[in-house]
Amino acid sequence: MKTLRFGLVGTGWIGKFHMDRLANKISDAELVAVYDYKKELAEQAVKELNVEAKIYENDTELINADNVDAIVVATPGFAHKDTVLKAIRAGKYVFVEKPLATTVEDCLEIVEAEQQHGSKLVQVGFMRRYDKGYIQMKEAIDTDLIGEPLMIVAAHRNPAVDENYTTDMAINDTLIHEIDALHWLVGDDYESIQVTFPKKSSYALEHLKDPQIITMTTKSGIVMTVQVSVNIQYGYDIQCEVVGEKGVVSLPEIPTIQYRTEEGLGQKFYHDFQERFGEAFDEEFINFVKSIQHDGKPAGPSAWDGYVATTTVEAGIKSQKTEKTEKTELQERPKFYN
Ligand code: ISE
Repeated sequence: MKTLRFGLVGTGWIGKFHMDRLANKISDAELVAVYDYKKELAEQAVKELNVEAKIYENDTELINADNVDAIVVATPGFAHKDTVLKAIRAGKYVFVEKPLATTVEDCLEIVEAEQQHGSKLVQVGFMRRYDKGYIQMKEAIDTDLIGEPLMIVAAHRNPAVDENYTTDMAINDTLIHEIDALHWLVGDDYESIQVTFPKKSSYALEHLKDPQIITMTTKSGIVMTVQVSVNIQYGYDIQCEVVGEKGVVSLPEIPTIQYRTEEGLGQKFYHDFQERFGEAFDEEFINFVKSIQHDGKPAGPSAWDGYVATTTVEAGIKSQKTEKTEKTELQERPKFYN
């Protein structure tokens, strides 16, 4: 099997998280090139992680390097589009962290460019599709264990956020994972989204509306409610229950230790998503490499899935302002993405 040689763009914390994975954890993957617009960050990352990757002066040269087969885009969301488009135009595979791009137009430009290239090159970093719990839930739904899904009740809780976290990020940075995972679970597309704001947590900074309740309705009428709380204090907690016509399936509780003390019976929480979804992050890269080796194209969340997510995010952010139900207005899925 041919080893896939990676060039990574953006060596901030998520970039470094993936550098380590590519250099040390994923078989048949090699990290050969990195670029960050702040060169000293790239130098630091290479040194810290002790990897032998060439540091480039810009993303174009990295993308066009003969020994680079696939690009990882780990820059901030607003910078994704340009690098992804350059990679597609150079015919290179691309693994892009979520979001695919920050506007619907930019996502459509990517979708268009990929179709023009003629075969799939892009995978978006929606790692929940590789979490064992979600995979088992999907299998249960697909094999009719619970009958037709009717509704989903979910929660996405972060212990705390810093002062840079703004109200819209509850949708474009946090809920975006449920936006992708929940419609994938039930194999349906969104029709509308509505955001409501319950009583504010006293732990939330002045500028931030937290928590938020998001209701998404699919084309077939499945109603999904997701509580997003980003100052829940106690841990990183992801809940998901799908209610069907003849049964209910839910995400397993986390595999952490139980303890018995004089306080009673307890269980440790994870404190961040790197820990909670660590294996899923590895699995998405393993799958990216394997599917390219076997079929010449990535099999994971596609550029179209990225477009669906950003369209739903835009409608969600609109609803934060109007506090009304907003339509998601998705275009028809091209055959290329079936
Ligand atoms: C972060 O970017 C994530 O991807 C996490 O899964 C989410 O819980 C967090 O709120 C985001 O900031």
